[in-house]
Amino acid sequence: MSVERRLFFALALPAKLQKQVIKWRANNFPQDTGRPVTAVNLHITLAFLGEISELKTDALTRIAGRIQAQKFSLCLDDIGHWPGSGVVWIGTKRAPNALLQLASVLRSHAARNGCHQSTLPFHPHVSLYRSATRPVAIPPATPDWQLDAEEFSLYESTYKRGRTRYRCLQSWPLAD
Ligand code: 3AM
Repeated sequence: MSVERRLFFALALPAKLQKQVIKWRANNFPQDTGRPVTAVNLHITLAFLGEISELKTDALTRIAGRIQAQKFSLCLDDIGHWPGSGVVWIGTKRAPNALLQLASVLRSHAARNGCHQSTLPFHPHVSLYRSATRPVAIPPATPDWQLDAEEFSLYESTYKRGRTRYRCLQSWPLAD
């Protein structure tokens, strides 16, 4: 029997940026805002694949290895709250084309391989809190961090004993 795993493509946040974000979050949001995402789990999702078989994983891994995408830098200068999904996030006011293209290519390959893709437009973001269903006072500004994306990765998401863990399975470099 084929084992299915819950997978997604994403950009990681470097450890230094993870620490900065966590510190800023602690200083700018009340403790009861929602369920804080742990530092190592901070990421920007590019394409969610869902629970997929080993066969499909192999196909998408091969495709990811053939994608030719450029490095880019991203300014994390936007903050928001989606009450429907309960997510408080930081994002960017101007998403670089290279990021939009990378997400679009990954999403269309995912769709072609039978991974249902949301019809909502891609909105690059780092989720800071989940289950934030009550109104949230949004800080007036982010510290304007820069994220230099040099690779993208495939992650496995597992949920055990009340904890979500993301494990990086493979990464692919972005070109100069
Ligand atoms: O942390 P973000 O919001 O970037 O919300 C989930 C998370 O994204 C999203 O995949 C990322 C890793 O878990 N996700 C979970 N279920 C999803 C679904 N059914 C989903 N995205 C789209 N459709």
